[in-house]
Amino acid sequence: MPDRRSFLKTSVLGAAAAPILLDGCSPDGDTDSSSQSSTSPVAEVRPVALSTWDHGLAANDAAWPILTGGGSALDAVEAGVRIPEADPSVTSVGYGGRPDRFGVVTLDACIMDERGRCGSVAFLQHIMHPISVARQVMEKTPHVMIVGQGALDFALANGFEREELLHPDAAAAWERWKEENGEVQPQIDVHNHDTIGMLAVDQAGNLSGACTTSGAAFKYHGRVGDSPIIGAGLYVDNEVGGATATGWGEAVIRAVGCFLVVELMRQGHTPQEACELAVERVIEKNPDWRTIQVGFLALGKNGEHGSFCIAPGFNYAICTPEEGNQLIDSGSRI
Ligand code: SD4
Repeated sequence: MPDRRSFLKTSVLGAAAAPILLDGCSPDGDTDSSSQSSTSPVAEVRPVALSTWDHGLAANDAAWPILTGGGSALDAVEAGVRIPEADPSVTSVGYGGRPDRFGVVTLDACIMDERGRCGSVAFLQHIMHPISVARQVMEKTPHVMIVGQGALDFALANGFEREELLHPDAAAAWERWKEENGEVQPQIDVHNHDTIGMLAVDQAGNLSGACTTSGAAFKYHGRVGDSPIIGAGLYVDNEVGGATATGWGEAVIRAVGCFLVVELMRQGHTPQEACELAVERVIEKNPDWRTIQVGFLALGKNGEHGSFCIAPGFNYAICTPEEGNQLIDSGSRI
């Protein structure tokens, strides 16, 4: 695997040299001619899908046909993150997510599009796909954020099904946690975090992002992290780029992390530099930084990307026409 900086370089050069679309997330780019009608203009922008953690591979796979088929980045990120939301083996998102200290699964999610529209739900129970509820908050209400019982009522009124989200494996993990450390504070360390944050640029050159999580395992009942907070766990500005965060949400909120990453890119920093500077800011604001993990992922308007985290272990999936869908280890401060 190329080192991250040389990969970045190749990736960006690739963007400039081959601004074309290939259908299918494979390096060879099996182009499907049916998706490129002879009458439609050749698109000028190469799509990119970028997602946190190894379950980002499956999310990118779900988003890719939308992006290469001329669909919107908004549709792509929603479809992408719905995959880990429904996957019980992903223990920090949706169904299968670890519950809070009372054994209740509560979910946070937000979404943001190229027009700066955004929607969010927090402390939502019983709904498998909080990201789709967040999108409906964005599209159907004058609000940005609806939480708790209100979010559940809104979801049910809009056709979402009420479901039991506590998977047997998650219930067993909760029982073990109670026996072993019932009074210990919830923590996210380098082993316990895998929120999905996703960013995409579509063929029209538009950016969107989505972020969804069950939050910190065994958290206080009612605790909300950074993931549903626009500017903290996710931010998109179509003029500049987007960013998403993973890790200990309290630390990200203190630095308003993703807004910071995007503003740094606006000032001229590359996505990589912006992520590194934002990690430094998190470190400045959180004296306990050596005990936590925080990672940022950023996507520039031109398709260039970057990532950085506090402790080794954070990885992400990137899908481009030239490179296919691949997992990359993020650089880290420690
Ligand atoms: C939170 N940031 O609720 C989320 C958790 C997370 O990877 O990212 N896990 O604090």
